[in-house]
Amino acid sequence: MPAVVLVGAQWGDEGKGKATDLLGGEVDYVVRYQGGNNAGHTVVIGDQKYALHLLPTGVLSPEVVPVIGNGVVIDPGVLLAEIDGLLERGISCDRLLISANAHLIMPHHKALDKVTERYLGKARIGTTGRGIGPAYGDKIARMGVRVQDLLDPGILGQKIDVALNEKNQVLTKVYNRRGIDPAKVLEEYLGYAERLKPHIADTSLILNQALDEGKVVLLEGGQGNLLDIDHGTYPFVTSSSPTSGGACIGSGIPPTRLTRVIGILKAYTTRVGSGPFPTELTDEMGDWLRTTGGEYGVTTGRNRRCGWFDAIIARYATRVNGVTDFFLTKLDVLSGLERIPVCVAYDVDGERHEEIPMTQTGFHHAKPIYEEFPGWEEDITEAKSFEDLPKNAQDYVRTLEELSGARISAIGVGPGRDQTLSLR
Ligand code: 2SA
Ligand code: GDP
Ligand code: MG
Repeated sequence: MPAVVLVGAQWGDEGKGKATDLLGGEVDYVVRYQGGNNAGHTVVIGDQKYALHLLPTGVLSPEVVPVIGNGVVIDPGVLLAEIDGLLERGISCDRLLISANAHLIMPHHKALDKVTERYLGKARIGTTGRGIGPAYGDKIARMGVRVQDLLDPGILGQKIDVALNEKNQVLTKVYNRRGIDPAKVLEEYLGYAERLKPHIADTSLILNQALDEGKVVLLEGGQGNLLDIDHGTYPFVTSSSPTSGGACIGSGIPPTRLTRVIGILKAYTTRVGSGPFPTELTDEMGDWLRTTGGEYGVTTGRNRRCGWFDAIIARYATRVNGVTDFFLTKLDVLSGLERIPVCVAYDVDGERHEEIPMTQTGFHHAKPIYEEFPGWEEDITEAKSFEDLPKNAQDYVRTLEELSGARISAIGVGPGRDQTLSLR
């Protein structure tokens, strides 16, 4: 299985961190290909819990080379703090490789992310405030600062000057905020350069050579399908491409080398931030899912919005990403429910839709049409095989598989490394 992509099939937080960690034993490289420290991936190993933001989950497996690909936006101060935090817990990041082409999040990106959200008021995206959108904006506008610029103080200084010439006007004149001193930024980033230098590499070359040698590369997506800048619920999306196509762009591995696309699918649905969410439960049932599932943002601590499983978006994820198989996570959270509703279609202004509506307005108007399935009482967190699950839980899984359009190859019954059932 040379190059495998792992993508979130919903709005993120499906349990990608745990799934990547599980595959860690079988892979040689784990690559982040988009996003930045907006992501929060949780891995539970024994009694230790790790929350990773920028570092690929592979950093937790000693045999794996973790790679930050060119498609990622890096806040160097946050990255170094994350590396130091892991070192204190006895985990070495010496093997980490960082693409020379990845872009840097600069202080003005963070300032602009926060201030523009405030100005949007009710129409705000609900970003993580980490500077992600403004950093990608500058990348596309060709005025970004890249990791390789850290290697040349002259170029770095020039790029910071050019960027702040414009951004300081915006910050002070449009938003009435204080300007940022370019000399201070240069000094700060040259400090980061010293520490990051040994990790900077031509990661596309290294990854392709590794594939030539028969090594296995796992491309770890952040966020999820419906947060994709093109395929998600725009403008309530992140500014990168979490979908499997983005894995090629963000790593420099060509599409012809991808052999498997694993979709991570939660047994219900959650979303953080604003935007449409047809199966959202705003009542006590939603609160119950949040409490039982521990649905709080790993980066910002925000409450996640919770709702029932939506088969339309699962099928959409299969289509857009070419999902070969799904990891179904958090099935254990649904134990104890008498009946479990699943959204099988939308009613959009009186019309039945079995696919995502073409327009954003249509998606905002979508009302879920549910079918109900019988639940189960039993605690399933100790189950070791599919056959150990109560009959109704087995039927629920088979129903989701049929509705989602791809095979379910693994099921999560708890956050621990060993709480996963493989389906052959
Ligand atoms: P941004 O900051 O520009 O990427 O925000 C744009 C939208 O993308 C959403 N987004 C996320 N959604 C789910 N999980 C994410 N990571 C953290 C987690 C979130 C947290 O693992 O829990 O802690 O709040 C993530 N990152 C970005 C975001 O909510 C906006 O809707
Ligand atoms: P990611 O962003 O997709 O990596 O997911 P997050 O780490 O943001 O959120 C997923 C949460 O669910 C984490 O707290 C995981 O420890 C937890 N988790 C993952 N799989 C399971 C599972 O099968 N059951 C339960 N109960 N929790 C799980
Ligand atoms: Mg997360």
